[in-house]
Amino acid sequence: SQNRVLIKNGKIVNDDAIFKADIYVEDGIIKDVGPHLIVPGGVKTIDANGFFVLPGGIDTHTHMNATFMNAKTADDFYSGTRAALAGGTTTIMDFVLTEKGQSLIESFKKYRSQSDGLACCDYTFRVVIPEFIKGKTDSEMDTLVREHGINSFKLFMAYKDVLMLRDDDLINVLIKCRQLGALPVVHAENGDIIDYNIRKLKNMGITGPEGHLQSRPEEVEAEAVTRITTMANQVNCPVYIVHVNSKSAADAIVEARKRGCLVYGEPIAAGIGSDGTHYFNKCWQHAAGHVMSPPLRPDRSTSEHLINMLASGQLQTIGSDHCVFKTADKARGMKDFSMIPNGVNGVEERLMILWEKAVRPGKLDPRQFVAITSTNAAKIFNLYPRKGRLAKGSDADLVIWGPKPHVIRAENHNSNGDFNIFEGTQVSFGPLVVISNGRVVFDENGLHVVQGSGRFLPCAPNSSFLWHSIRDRERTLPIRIDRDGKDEQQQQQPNQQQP
Ligand code: DUC
Ligand code: ZN
Ligand code: ZN
Ligand code: ZN
Repeated sequence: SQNRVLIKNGKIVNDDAIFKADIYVEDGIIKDVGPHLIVPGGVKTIDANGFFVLPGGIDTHTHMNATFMNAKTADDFYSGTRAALAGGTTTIMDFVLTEKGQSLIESFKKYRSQSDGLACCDYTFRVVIPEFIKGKTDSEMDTLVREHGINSFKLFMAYKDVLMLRDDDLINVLIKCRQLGALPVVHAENGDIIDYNIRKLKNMGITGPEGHLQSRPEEVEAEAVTRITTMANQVNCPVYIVHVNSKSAADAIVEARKRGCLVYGEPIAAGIGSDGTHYFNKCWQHAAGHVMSPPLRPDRSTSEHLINMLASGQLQTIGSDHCVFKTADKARGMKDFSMIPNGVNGVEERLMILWEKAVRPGKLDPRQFVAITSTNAAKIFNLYPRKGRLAKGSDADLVIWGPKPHVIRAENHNSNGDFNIFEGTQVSFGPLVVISNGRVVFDENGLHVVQGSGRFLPCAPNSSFLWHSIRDRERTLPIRIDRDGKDEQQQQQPNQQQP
């Protein structure tokens, strides 16, 4: 019957082990994992002999059905999750974009109404905090965590006058996040400097997409990483940096960790599989197609640096920041690079790009690949082991992964976008079969998605294990020196002491 599947003889890959076994799925749940499983008659059987079986990918960063920089994304929750499934991703972590003056709760409900009934795979939301109004923002954050399954908030240090929070607001939000056990996820770029650079470049007559790159140098990204990790460390709040897109920003994360900050870092598929030399392309559409923030870097060693840091555990996850605008919408920035809607594709290509650039050359083993594309995200955002693991009781989201040599082309992708930043990239491996919530949604005959079958996943706050030590630290008593008059007279200045 439809709701039972046996996957036979695959090489099961979890973040901690690879072993040969069968997986039996019933009603959307993994019922058993083991050798030579005995199952009821009539069960649909898939032979995975010779192939890997991976936990479905978790894309930590997508923007479906979003309006951003006055443009609407090409993908909604239907086309976007369809593309995700075609690439082996079975959970997306999306964002509720809000504007100043709007209710966070109403914005969240609006997004839910545009995802429920459309999404073909499971999803979560992080709510953007565009301002901090004491008594309002904090109480709405409270309600979202306690009643609406939100355990993470998005903060912008860029997009001045629109989304950017100043330091005192960032500190207030970090303090509230820590109280709630919610993880702040941060877009780290210095918005004031970017604003200054844009005006300077425009005065110099630079209008093309190359100006986008020049307005946002690496150190502008790294400075914001250092600033937010410093603030988070001071208020004992963990912090997650989204789209780490430069060597300098990645190095700033390592430095923050040395200072005791609990920080996670997320590079994206675009930063691994593309680069910023495209901003100098003679073709405007081509250059603008790569415009995202932080920008991709022309330094071609960036990709390898990010991969090395994923391999060594210094960076933990990979997202796509899939935020696709049609060429016609990008064109609103034809005369002014700062008006080009920021965003690139990647929800479909993320796994194949990381495999090609990191596993194939031997920089990651398949277990690390699973950790980075799925398990770590499930752990960090508190969905583990429901997601991110192939084990009895986990959701039946899985991918049969094997040789699938092809060239990535916009004409073959599943996104509604008309451009692909990985155009022409040869990949060797990919998903052969994808199972989402126990249903085969992709196989040799193509996609068989069911609109609306994807569920919103409520995420519980990280109240206990993850936050425990960092909360304890705050209990350390401050040092107070009592100085009464009598002691003072006898006290000597240390540097005036006699031998
Ligand atoms: N950067 C992008 O490129 N797109 C969406 C939002 C963001 O921060
Ligand atoms: Zn961002
Ligand atoms: Zn072109
Ligand atoms: Zn984003």
